[in-house]
Amino acid sequence: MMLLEQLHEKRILVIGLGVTGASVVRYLHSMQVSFDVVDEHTRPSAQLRDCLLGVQVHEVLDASLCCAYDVLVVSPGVPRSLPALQAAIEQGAEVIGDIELFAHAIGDTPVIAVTGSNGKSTVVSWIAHVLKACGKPAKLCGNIGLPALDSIDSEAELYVLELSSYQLESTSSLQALSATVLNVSDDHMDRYESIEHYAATKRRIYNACSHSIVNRDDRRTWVNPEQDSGEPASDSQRPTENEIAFSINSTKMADYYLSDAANDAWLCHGDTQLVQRSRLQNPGSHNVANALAVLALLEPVALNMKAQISGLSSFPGLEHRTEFVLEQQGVRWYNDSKGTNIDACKKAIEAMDGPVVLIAGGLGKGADFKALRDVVQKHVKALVLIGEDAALIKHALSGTTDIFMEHSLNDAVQRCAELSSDGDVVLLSPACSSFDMFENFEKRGILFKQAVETIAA
Ligand code: UMA
Ligand code: ADP
Repeated sequence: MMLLEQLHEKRILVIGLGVTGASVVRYLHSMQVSFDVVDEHTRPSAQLRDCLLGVQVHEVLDASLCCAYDVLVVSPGVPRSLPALQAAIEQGAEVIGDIELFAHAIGDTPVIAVTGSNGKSTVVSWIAHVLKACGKPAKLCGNIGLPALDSIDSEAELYVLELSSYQLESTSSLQALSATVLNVSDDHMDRYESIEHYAATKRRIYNACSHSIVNRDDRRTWVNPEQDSGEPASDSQRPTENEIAFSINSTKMADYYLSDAANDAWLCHGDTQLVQRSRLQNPGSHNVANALAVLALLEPVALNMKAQISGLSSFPGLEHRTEFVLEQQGVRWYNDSKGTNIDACKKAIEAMDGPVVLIAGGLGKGADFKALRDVVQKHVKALVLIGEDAALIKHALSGTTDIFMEHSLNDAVQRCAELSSDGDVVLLSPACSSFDMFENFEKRGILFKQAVETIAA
């Protein structure tokens, strides 16, 4: 029996009424499936009124509530480990998420699925851009902020789905045409027991997919990371049959790779040179990795290669990801407000071609900032810290460069203007989330750009 038919016979509780919960409510209502909802903080929006007629709306998420249902449809931000959920699971309740419903709802329409610690939104947007250039109707959705269930479209020939580890926890039936874990680095360690647990959750994306796209340079992205012994990965390890590997380090053992020539490197597939690195508009080797992943993920779609390459090289990048703001008196300013963890910050610093004056800080999510010591020592001429964990970061990085503490983003920008000179780069890449001082990373990035423009004027 299909999941949807089964749901008609079950008692269902939708947990969370954020954007995901709202999409689940709309979907279940449209399918005439009965359900109740609970959210501890958010009241249902007026737009949901019609879908919630006759529905019980609870405000306390506890075991007695959850145990009264057969199926719990959880939002990504609701961890399975909550005692209320655990109690219900012990009594036989099933926990699913919006992506599980989506996987059943879309039937045979192919899905390109992307997860990873960093680069997800860039890669799915890049793919959507290439598909558009190739004239292929596709829908971009998922963790990027467009709930998958709201994006179901009978005209779509393909879905490009960004998935977080949170969503993958509650997904079992997705059968992607191509799927990738782009990379794995420390993030969300407040939700997982260890980085291995976090990586294994991400690798659920490969379950039942037709093509696994693995990052040759990052063992935790491999379908079976434990299959070969010894670190680091040696060139004798070939991907298995339905794996397609990409790499920016190995020219031999990956299907998609960057050729050696330092000044004139090409993105290659087998013996074919596809596109020159210099034609990509996004800075940094991490964006070369992203571009290789885009090519690998699209291989099973079999697009016209010329149109694909033209799409690949015309992608302008996303706002708030190593985004160029302006140049003033020889100083180039970059907004990387989405750099909310250590690896993203590291990659952004390495992508800059000049001494860096870095603005960082915010909520550190328990990360160990010592991991930034080497890159800061090498490339950062001054560090300006803001936000709740500024003192913690200062402590972790003391002795690596000159460190300044500021109370506001405006003051930090002002300070950077004083500290920088011709040839320098000023980079906002906080390595932290924004919620201590801003509504979200978008707001932080926009305020940064406004402050930079004010100073430049
Ligand atoms: N809630 C409870 N009790 C809890 C926890 C949450 O009642 O214990 C309620 C909250 O009051 C709130 C709702 O649940 O009303 C929030 O649900 P949510 O946190 O799952 O947020 P959504 O609005 O549904 O957004 C989610 C993703 N959020 C998270 O994963 C935290 C969005 O990703 C995603 O864009 C959206 O679904 C659509 O798919 C955001 C994110 O930060 C951007 N993702 C993380 C990341 O990218 O690193 C994983
Ligand atoms: P995500 O959706 O996974 O958060 P984004 O594309 O929004 O990824 O980028 C988030 C941050 O990570 C940005 O600071 C960006 O510059 C950086 N980034 C993008 N791609 C990569 C990559 N492949 N490896 C490391 N950092 C990356």
